[in-house]
Amino acid sequence: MATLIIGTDRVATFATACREFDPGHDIRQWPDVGRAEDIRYALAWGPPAGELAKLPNLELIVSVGAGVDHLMKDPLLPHVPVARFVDADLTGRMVSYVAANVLFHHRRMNELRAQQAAAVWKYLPEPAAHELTVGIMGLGVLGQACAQALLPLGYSLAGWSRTPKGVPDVACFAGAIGLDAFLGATDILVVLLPLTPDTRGIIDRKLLAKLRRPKLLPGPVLINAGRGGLQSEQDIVASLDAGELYAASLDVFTTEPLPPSSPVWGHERILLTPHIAAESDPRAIARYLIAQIGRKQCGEPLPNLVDRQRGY
Ligand code: NDP
Ligand code: OXD
Repeated sequence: MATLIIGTDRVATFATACREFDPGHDIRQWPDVGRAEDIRYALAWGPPAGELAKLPNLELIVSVGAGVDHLMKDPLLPHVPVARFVDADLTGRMVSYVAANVLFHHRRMNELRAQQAAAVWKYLPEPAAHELTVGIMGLGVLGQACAQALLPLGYSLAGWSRTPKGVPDVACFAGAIGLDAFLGATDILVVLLPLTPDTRGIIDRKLLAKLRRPKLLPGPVLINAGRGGLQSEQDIVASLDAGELYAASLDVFTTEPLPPSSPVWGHERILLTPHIAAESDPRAIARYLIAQIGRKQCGEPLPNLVDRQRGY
């Protein structure tokens, strides 16, 4: 009975962490699968299409990330349970990324850095936190944790999800019917949606034009830490250049690594990070994987299972 680690460029790192956590566990590192019949469990990130289908006794797939689009795109993905990674360490990392970027744009740090570079001493008007509404698209594990972290900083909060939610101190909107009202109440848009057929390409110029124009900031702000496939980078640049959007923080891109020719690299009002908002810590992954396997072996219900129909 063995576990295969596959797809991620950190196969060896995760394997070491798993062996340290559970020295008796038979861990295989793709492409060294050994006897395919031995593999019961897989820890995967973007495995080559069709590779998991070659494992006849596979019982469980654990995603290295909270998002599972990297698995769902495999047309031959075996029909076994898929668990996504939900973990306090990852959540904490996302909360700090979102909070840092909300504060960065609210306090106009981009422009202040430019003023410093030009030795300019000039006051820039700024709203108070309570005068800004941070609207979070995706009110799941990460979206709700970010909302809870932003509340004590004084921001007003809104959230949008597929199904209706009641989150204390957050104005909740749901579904296509609630989207325009959500956008019209939002000054800083934080995107924490999964990439599914329903959400692909949702962040376009038309959507961005529906955001509220905040008091005392030059325009609304976009922060996308969900997935690049949710956005049109061309539209984001066009919105920024037309003054419809003030600034953006982008951690994820339609093509990763972002090609050198992308206009996003050099855009003065985009803060670009290379998909680092919430990295999966190897020790946390090992703990989670071994716990999920233990539950599976005891016939206990597995938390954080993906609904294959919904795609997340
Ligand atoms: P969850 O599954 O807990 O939450 C997803 C949220 O999105 C839910 O509120 C869900 O609605 C909502 N949603 C899904 N589809 C739609 C839709 N069609 N319309 C409206 N709302 C929708 O996921 P997490 O919070 O754990 O993670 C969110 C995403 O963050 C991941 O899928 C991944 O892509 C990304 N991520 C990025 C990282 C990075 O480093 N950049 C790190 C970790 C995650 P409902 O509540 O009704 O189901
Ligand atoms: C994730 C990610 O989905 O790191 O966890 O993107």
